[in-house]
Amino acid sequence: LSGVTVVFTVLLFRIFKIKSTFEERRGLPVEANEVRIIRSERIDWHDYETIRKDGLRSGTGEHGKPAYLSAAESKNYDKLYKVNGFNAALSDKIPLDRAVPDIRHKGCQTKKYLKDLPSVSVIVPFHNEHWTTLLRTAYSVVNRSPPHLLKEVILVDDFSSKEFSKKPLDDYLAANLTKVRTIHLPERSGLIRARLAGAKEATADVLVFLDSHTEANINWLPPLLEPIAQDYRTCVCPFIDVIQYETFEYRAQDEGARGAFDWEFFYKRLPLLPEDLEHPTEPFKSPVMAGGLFAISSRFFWELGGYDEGLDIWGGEQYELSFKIWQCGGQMVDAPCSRVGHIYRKFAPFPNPGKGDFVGRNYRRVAEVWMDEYAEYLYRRRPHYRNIDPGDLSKQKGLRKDLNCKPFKWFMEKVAFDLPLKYPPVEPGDFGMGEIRNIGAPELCVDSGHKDRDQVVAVSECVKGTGKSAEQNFTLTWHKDIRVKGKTLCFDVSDPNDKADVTLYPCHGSQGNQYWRYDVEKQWFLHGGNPRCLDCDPGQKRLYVTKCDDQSKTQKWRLENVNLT
Ligand code: UD2
Ligand code: MN
Repeated sequence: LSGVTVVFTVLLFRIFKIKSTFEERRGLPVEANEVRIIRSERIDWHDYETIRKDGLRSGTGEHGKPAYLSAAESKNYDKLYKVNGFNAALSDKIPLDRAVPDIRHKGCQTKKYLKDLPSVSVIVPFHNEHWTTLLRTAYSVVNRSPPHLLKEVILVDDFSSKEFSKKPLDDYLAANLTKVRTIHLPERSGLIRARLAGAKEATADVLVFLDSHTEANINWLPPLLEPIAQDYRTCVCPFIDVIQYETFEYRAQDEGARGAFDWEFFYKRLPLLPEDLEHPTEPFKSPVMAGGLFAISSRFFWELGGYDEGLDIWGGEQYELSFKIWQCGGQMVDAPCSRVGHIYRKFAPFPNPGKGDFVGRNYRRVAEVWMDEYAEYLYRRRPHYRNIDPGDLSKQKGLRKDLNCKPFKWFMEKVAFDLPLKYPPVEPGDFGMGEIRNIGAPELCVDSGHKDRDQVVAVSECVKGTGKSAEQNFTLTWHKDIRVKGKTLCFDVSDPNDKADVTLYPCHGSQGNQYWRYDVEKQWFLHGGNPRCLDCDPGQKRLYVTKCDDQSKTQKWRLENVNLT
C-alpha cells in the first residue's frame, strides 16, 4: 500500500512540476498583461432590445409624461395622499414597468464602459412605502440592469404596518420578480439600521442603495460601477431626477452640481468646477451625497464600519458616510450618465415614532465624531444641539482613530473649499434671507416671478442647485419688511379680507401693510399688527395671508438663512 502511495505522490508532484514549468515558459508577465488588456476593454452596455420595446409603449404616465386621474378614479385620492405624501392613487394607474425618458446628456448614448464590472446587490429600505411605488422601484432595477451584474435586490421592510408589506409582497416577488427578496425587521429600526441589515445579507461586490420610491433610468448601472472597478474606495452617486409627487412626471432636477450642506445641515449644492464642465459625461468629485442613492464597494463600506448604528430613524447618515469616505482615504463622485428618478414627497406622512428629536441627535453624533472645531458652526445656528445627549460615541471615535482619518479642516479646505462658513452671509442687522420654502409642500417656494409693482406674488417649484433664481431670494430686513433681492419692492398686503393676496409695492420702511415678522419656533411669517399668517394653496400655487392655525402645515415656512446673533 505504501508503495502505491509513494508512486501516486511522485506522479502528483510531476504533474504539478510540468504544469508550473509550462506556465513559466509561457511567462507569467505576459499573462498578467493579457489580463490587464482584457480588464480594460470597454463595451457598449446599452440593452437595445429593452430600449426598443420601451419606445413602443404608450399609456398613462408612460415615458414619464405627466398623468392625471379622471373624476371617477379620484375617489381614493385624498385617503392615499394623506398616508403617502404623494399621489399614490395615480401611481396605481401607471404601469409598474413604465418607460422613462432618456434625458441623459447626449454623450452618454455613445459612452462605453469597462467590460469587466463588479456584481451588484441593490438594497432598498422601506417603511410603509405604497405598494406600486415600491414595486416600480424593483421593476426598474431588474429591467434596466444587465442580468449578470445584478445579483439580487433586497427590500428591507422596516416594520411596516401596511398589509401588503408582509406575505402578499413576498408572494408577489416569488411569483414575478425572483431576483428580489425581502427582509422583515422585527421592530422599527429606521432607515440607517435597515440599510445596514440589507448590507449584511448582501453577497455581491458592490452595494447600491436606493430609496423605495425611485425609478432607475436607461443604462444606469455601468456608469455607477466603473469608477468603483477602477478604485474600490470611490463611492458613486447617480444624478437624482424628479418624479413629480402629483403627476408622476419624470424630469431633471438640473444638470449636475456638487453636494454640500449649510450650517443647519440642510442639503445644499455647490456649482460644478470649470474642469467638471469641460467633461459633461465624466464623473466629478462631490463633497457629500444627497443620501439615498449611491454605489459603494462592500469592501470599503465595511472597512468604514458601515453606518454608525447609533443613528436612528432618518437623517444625518448622508453626512456621516460622506465625511467618513473623504476623511478616511476614499472619494465621492457623481456620475452624470447614471440617472435615477426619486419622488420628493410633498410632506412626510409618518408620525414621529416616539423617539423625540432623532434628527437633532443624529446630527450631534455626526458633528461630535467627524467635524472637530467646525461643529461649532452647527451649534451656533442650532444652539439646542449642545444640550442633546448624543449617546455613546466611543466606537465611532475609535474607528476614526484606527483608520487614521484626516481632520475635518482638511475636508473643508481640500474638498468643500467653496462651502461658505456663513451660508451665505446675512446683512448686518437683517433678520434673515434666502429662499422661503413651504413645510407642507416642500417643493414649493415663494416666487416673485419677475413681477412688478402691484402684481401678486405666488409660490412655485423651488429652484434648486446652482443657478438659484433671484426671484426666490428674499430678505427679511431690520425694517421688518420682506424685500425682493436686488429690488426695492416689498411684500405688501392691503386687503383685510380672508386669504388676501400678497402684492409687491415699493418699500416704504414704515411697517403698516409691509410689516412682517418671522416666528422661528412656529415657522410662521406673520403679517400686520393684528397678525395673519402667510399661507399657500399648493394646488393653485396661490400665496395669501389668513388666520393663523397651529395645525396647518402650509402656514409653516423655512427661511433659508436666519441670523440668530
Ligand atoms: C433624503 C434621502 C434619504 C435619506 C434622507 C436622510 C435622497 C433622494 N433621499 O430624504 O435616502 O438619506 O435624506 O436620512 O437622497 N425609511 C425606513 N425607515 C424609516 C424611515 C424611512 O426604512 O424609519 C425608508 C423610506 O421608506 C425610504 C428611505 O428610507 O425608502 C428614505 O426615506 P425618505 O424617502 O423619507 O427620505 P428623503 O428622500 O426625504
Ligand atoms: Mn425618498
